[in-house]
Amino acid sequence: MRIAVTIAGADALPTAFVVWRGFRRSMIAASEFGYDGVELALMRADEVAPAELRAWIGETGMQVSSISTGQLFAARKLCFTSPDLGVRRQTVSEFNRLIDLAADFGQMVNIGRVRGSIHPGQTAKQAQTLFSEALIDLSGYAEKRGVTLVIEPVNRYEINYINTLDEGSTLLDELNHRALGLMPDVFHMNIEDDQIGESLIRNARHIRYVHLADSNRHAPGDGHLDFKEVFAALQAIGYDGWITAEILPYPSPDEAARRAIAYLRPRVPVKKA
Ligand code: LER
Ligand code: MN
Repeated sequence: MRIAVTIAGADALPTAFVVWRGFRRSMIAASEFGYDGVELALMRADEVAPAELRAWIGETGMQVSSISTGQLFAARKLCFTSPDLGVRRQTVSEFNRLIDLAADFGQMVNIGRVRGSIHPGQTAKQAQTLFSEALIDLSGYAEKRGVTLVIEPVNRYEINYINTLDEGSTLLDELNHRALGLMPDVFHMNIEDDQIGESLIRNARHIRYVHLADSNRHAPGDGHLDFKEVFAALQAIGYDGWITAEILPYPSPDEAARRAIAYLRPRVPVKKA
């Protein structure tokens, strides 16, 4: 497993769940603190220029773990279940550009809040159909570009659709596409899933990427979530992908990042040479 931390551009909203803001300085900091990579929380695909990003990767040694998209929803109101065809088309078009970026950086794009809610006046079935149509549309292109789209179940206070890993897996079983996977976030699982360890094991077939935060969304170890259970489950399913600290920058960005890596690093199995 490799350990990443979430970062965003300098203009990210206060509601972006990232530790540091400003790409280059965040990558320098992540490298100094001992992370293996950074997850880019983007508002738009052209927010970062590929040539600059490549230069910062060379400068810092950081890898890009994935591109996350919550800000497309939070800052731009884009989503796949919008009753407005124009908004849905814009969301799909932005995702095509994000897939292009991820083809060179991270090979993974998340779909959390940006899938959208079941809107007033819509049935659950109508919203599900709109979301599935967008995924069918995007997954072929994602596969061609070597990118996986990972669906992140998100808690009910942020979105009213696909809250648990089981619900995510049901959709993924239906769509049955190689370029689609599941992205558990243990902060949301702590609110929604019946058991954290058992749910990770039960849904292992789809898991491609993991978000970690404690029960209060602070650094792992600073709340009451049972990370022994989390790591035992990840080990049981042979998970060898990224674990990313998606935490609030409390008490300060540096301190949050320091506490997260200090907690996580000793819990990650060291690979034999
Ligand atoms: C939102 O709570 C979250 O966890 C993000 O990663 C998904 O939008
Ligand atoms: Mn998350």
